[in-house]
Amino acid sequence: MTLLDPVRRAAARRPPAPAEEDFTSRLRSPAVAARIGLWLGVTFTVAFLTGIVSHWAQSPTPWLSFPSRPAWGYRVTQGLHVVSGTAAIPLLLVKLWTVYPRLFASFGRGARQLLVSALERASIAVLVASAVFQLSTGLMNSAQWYPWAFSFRSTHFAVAWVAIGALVVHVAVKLPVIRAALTGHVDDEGQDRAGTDADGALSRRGLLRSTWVASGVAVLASAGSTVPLLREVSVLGVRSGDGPQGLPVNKSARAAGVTSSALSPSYALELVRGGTTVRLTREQLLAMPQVTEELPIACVEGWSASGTWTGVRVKDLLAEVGAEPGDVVVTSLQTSGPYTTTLLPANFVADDATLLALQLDGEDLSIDHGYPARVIAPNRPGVLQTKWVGRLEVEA
Ligand SMILES: Nc1nc2c(c(=O)[nH]1)N[C@H]1C(S)=C(S)[C@@H](COP(=O)(O)O)O[C@H]1N2
Ligand SMILES: [Mo]
Repeated sequence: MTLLDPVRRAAARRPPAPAEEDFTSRLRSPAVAARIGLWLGVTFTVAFLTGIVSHWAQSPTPWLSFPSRPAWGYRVTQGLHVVSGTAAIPLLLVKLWTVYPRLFASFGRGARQLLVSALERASIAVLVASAVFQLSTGLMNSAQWYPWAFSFRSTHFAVAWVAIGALVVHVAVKLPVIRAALTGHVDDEGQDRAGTDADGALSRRGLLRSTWVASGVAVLASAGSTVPLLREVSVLGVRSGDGPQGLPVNKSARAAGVTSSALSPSYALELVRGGTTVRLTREQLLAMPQVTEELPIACVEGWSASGTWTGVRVKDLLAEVGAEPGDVVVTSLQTSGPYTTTLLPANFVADDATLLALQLDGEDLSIDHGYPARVIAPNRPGVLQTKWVGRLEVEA
């Protein structure tokens, strides 16, 4: 008996790793993988481009300001972002199922062959890891679940570049196979691995059809959180349930810890420009010219809903301290959390539809929607539509 005997015995008991040849289903064919891959490519491209838009909308970029029009723009791009990511989840799972026997392929012989196999596998590992990371963190974010310590937005943005880069490399490397697979018939065996000759209950067409259906169901079950017509069928639509005044609530006043400051009789909005401060009570705000605009709240997490808001134009408020439209720092009564201060860029301030809203649907704002006053601006991510506004400061 040597020291290694127990290890050897354990190794002998473990079933051997499968070999590529052990996977014989005719469904695991490049003819299938390429067809699903095409749609994965479409969904990832849409998610990538709309993700860039969302990142731009949330990062102050003085040299290229995010436009305040069309008012519904961010609602559409962010809705597409979440819908395309959701649609991609079943596609990615089936795609991985069709190709994973390749993991068990032999590395080949000779140093050069070994190196090529290792590089190929490393690039696939990067692609799969980044794609799984993007879809799973995105899904968890749309469920408003953040069980991690890193910043979701910067990490999701950085890994997006890794995923799209790895995808471009993958498509370039596989282009001959992809082209042959897509121009050929779906039942064509020309591209198949040797030995994939087992017929199952499902045909290739059947597998593809089931995949499209799974992807469609995933979209229908969730897209009602942003597409009003789908609200009834979206059983998984995270916030399709209506909140106060017919609008979902992202963070309640209680959760934000503002209940007493928001209801305080001594509330007054502070308008600040350099050394000048003007304080306006809610009555004084209501006595100013009131404007009504229909504008959506479009949450980065994917839900959106339209509301009819009434309040004072932010540029009219700036006029009270003698300021022209400029960048405005908005500060909430909320004292902790990431969205307590936001920057309202000058082009949004200049837009006639950018309001400090006091009412929603003809009634005073509910406290959960930001009473006594909140920012509402066109084409703006929900996270920047600051609630419980206490102070507006314009760059002097
Ligand atoms: N002060 C403050 N404002 C805030 C938030 C917040 O947490 N604190 N959440 C934002 C987010 S993420 C969204 S989507 C909208 C939601 O507005 P609603 O709750 O009125 O629908 O408010 C935004 N304004
Ligand atoms: Mo949000």
